[in-house]
Amino acid sequence: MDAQVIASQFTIQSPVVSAKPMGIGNINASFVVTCEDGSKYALQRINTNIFKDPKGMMNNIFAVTEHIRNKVASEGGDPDREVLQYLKTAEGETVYETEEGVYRMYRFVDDVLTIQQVPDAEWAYQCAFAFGRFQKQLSDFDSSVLIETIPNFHHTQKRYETFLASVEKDATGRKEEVADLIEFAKKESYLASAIVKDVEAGVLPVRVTHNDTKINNILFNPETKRGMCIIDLDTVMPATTLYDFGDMVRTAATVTEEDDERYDQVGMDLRYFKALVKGYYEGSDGALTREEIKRFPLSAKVITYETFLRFLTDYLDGDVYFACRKDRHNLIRATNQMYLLRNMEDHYEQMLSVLDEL
Ligand code: GN1
Ligand code: MG
Repeated sequence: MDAQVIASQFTIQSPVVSAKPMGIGNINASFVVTCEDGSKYALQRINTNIFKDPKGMMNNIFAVTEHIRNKVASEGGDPDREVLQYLKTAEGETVYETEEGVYRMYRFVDDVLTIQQVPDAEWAYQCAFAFGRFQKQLSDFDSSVLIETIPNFHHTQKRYETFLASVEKDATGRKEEVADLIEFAKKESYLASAIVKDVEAGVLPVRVTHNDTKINNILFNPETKRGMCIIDLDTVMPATTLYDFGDMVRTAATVTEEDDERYDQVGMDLRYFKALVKGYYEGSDGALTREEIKRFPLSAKVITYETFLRFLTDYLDGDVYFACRKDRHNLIRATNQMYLLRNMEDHYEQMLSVLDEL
């Protein structure tokens, strides 16, 4: 069944004229759907190898987007542009299932700006403010009604154990080639439990968090240059806000993309880090505790470490998880993240001192 026919199963007003592949994301396949009246939608085939309960995931997304939509409306914002709007099928389902896969569709938010890399500290501030605001909007949402769309997604300790098992198994015979990365992973393994243990001890609260706060998951208003809408809600689930902050530093305080092979240039810009701290603090507007804020720098290291482990594990396993668009893509990503983590270790004291300015 082609994408155009699948798109027509959802409750749209006007006939579909085209559905073209959209090349974003490492996980789901996406299409831009255009209708006769000019309206646009994003159709996505959910990767059910990764999201094993697509309907449960869509229930999460419907609940969370409705909550945000009410918030935006009550604050006088524009609910059509500040939160994603998913459609149901003619049968009232949140997904449409075919033999090839499970699909969902949302209204495409047009005339927006997205970025892959942060050009300056002001942009870093806006990214963080947007994710902080998202956290604030969800601060009164009961996280217990949500499922974990990927169990233990940011359980770094379990990620480390999985990594060790992959090293042991050496399914593709790549172990020797990455010996120095494996050694680094072991050396930094103190990070694996650093946040998880505080979540389990109840020191860090469990909230509704995004869990994939890459900067390309923010739609910006092209005029005001302010973050307007948060997208990619697949991993919205109960977790600590520190995973969101950490992943933001990993992708928005850095001067190169995560698969840049110019390893000597990989690193964090402290001015961006500072802007992220300020933006997240101000965007979340009192929603966060002192215990959370004081772990901002630690979370950056932990999430970078975890992402490094995940890329390296996938390389050892034979590239079965992340979409690879070039030769040794996972190895390149893992190496890049290793350099980034080293750089964070080198600047850790400075990262900590940024907090004194809050
Ligand atoms: C995946 O598909 P994308 O780019 O949104 C991954 C994230 C990683 C990221 C690394 C569900 O996100 O956790 O940080 O790749 N998402 C999932 O690029 O595993
Ligand atoms: Mg994602």
